[in-house]
Amino acid sequence: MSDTADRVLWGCTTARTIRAHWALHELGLRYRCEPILPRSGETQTSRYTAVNPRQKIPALQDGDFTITESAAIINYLSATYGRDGNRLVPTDPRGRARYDEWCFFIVCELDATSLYILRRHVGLPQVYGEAPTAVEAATTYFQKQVQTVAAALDDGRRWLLGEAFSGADMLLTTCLDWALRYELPLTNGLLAFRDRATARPAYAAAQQANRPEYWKI
Ligand SMILES: N[C@@H](CCC(=O)N[C@@H](CS)C(=O)NCC(=O)O)C(=O)O
Repeated sequence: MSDTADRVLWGCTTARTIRAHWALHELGLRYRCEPILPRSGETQTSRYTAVNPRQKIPALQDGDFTITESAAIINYLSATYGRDGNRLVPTDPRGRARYDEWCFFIVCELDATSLYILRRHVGLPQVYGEAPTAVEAATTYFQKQVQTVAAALDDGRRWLLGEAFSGADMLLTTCLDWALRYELPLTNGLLAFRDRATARPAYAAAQQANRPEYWKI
């Protein structure tokens, strides 16, 4: 598919939306963006609800196929358009299993049950309420869980799966970015990992594309 009108990514500005922009850039895919924002009412319109009934961003429309959930979008794009040399998901069963293990860990333990708790109760208390006990527990929990990632990287591997960059590295990087925004301490090993990931040209391109102004002529 080469016509950008056939590939549309919905959503900008968040740690979840940048994952989809980044995957599109890693794979060198052309697309256009509907730069809708969270908590702006734009996820609640009937137009967008028809795309994603969960009213969450990101969502990708690739021709007649629609897929939501940032990690699932990465996997779909890699399976559909990845080639030797730029695939974001391993294809051998054990490589894929190890990849899934990292992704589920990052999405569940670092994102949903740690950073997203901070997002809700530190970043958006007017929407989700104050919850100091939950915030303290989530902060401690994040530090404990991310320590296991730091320990894995201590063996000198370049990326989570070894030499091959993958979608798991993208998920981890966006969580580390998010953690820094909340001023959570990260080890030198985690910061060095983040430096490697954010030095990738596709990450820089995705940072630009994750801004709504980029899409507004
Ligand atoms: N697990 C989902 C989470 C998506 C999500 O919660 N997106 C937020 C923004 S980061 C959203 O769209 N919230 C709806 C709104 O605020 O209008 C993913 O990774 O894609």
